[in-house]
Amino acid sequence: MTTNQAIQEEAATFVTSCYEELGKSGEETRRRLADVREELSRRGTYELTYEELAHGARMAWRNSNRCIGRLFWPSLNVFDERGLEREDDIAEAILRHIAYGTNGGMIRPSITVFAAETGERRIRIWNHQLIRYAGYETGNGIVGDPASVRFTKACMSLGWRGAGTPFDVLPLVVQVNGRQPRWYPIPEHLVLEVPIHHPEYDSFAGLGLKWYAVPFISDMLLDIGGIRYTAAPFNGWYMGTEIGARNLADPDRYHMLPKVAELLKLDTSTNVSLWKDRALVELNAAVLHSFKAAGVSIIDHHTAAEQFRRFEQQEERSGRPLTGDWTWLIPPVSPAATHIFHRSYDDSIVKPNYFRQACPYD
Ligand code: HEM
Ligand code: NRG
Repeated sequence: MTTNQAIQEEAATFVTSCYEELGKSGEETRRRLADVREELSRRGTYELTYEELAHGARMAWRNSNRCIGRLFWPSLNVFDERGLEREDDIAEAILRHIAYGTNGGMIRPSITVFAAETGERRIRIWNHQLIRYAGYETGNGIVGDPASVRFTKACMSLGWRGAGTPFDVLPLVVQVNGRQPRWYPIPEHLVLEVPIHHPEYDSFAGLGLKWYAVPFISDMLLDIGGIRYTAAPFNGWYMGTEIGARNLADPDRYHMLPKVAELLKLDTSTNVSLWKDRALVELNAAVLHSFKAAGVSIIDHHTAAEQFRRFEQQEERSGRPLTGDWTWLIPPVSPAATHIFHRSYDDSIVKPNYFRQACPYD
């Protein structure tokens, strides 16, 4: 548990920098600092104003060292759902977020913030992402996404049953105050998906691949000014490599490179044919082409790196030290073709920020 003294300091640091960035007067900042100090000594916690919450969530994105998409931090849409206490109401707000963020494919970066953790209260969304495919262990190996096997088991022990296809969308699982978690199917019309096909190789569509349009990370903790939001799902759009070079390609995910290589008639008997590299390039081209054709926002890694360079320059001009995690910022294909590869980043943690938190099941 964070001590009151520690929260006092974090709150003061946050309010000071937040108000300065928002162009508030010294007088207003002093008044707010005094109010926060008073509320903290009286209640042991304090409530952020909507303005502080919204700017804090944007600062947290700006400070996310592993994120290459940070240029757009000022445009994050922030939904304040701190008033909700019941599982059903929280699930409904999550569905509203999915619809708003998806926007028929014109994806809007958004976050929904639920009530902060207190001594008595704690909201957790068990899903890693709001929309993700189930993974089942069967006699013939894993069907679906191997990364979801443990969560899929948790859903099934709560009573959920999937159809057993490689692309079953998992239910939302919401837990409040350590009670029995409740699960909610996501209505099909809210789940936008993109069938993967290739601009030149027609047989590509025969692989039957698809991916969901929007990544909504739902298991991270948002810390603003010492207040801990344990349920604060956010979304942007995909960088193509996340799907084409990892989700569909990793040997411990959908493991499609051998199948893609076969379709491309590549020589898989020797590493020297570079069949994995060639398969990766075509799979990634197919992902980008398919999202574009479906009218769903996506970015290729070259353009994302260029945008990240603009972010670096912007932070420099604003006088803020840039932080980043090189090992995550470099894209998983052709990293040395981006400027990110050729420089280094300071991986210091600055708050507000998004943090990993303990898995609530198993
Ligand atoms: C990580 C891109 C929006 C916060 C990442 C990663 C990529 C990425 C490629 C690395 C993921 C991985 O390797 O698994 C983008 C793009 C966005 C976007 C293209 C489009 C707008 C956002 C938003 C937020 C955010 C809206 C929060 C408000 C983060 C965080 C991580 C991350 C916290 C690290 C996740 C972890 O530690 O697992 N992003 N992002 N990003 N992004 Fe972004
Ligand atoms: N690699 C994961 C998603 C991680 C976050 N990526 C984003 N975030 N683009 C995957 O599902 O492939 N975002 O908020 O847009």
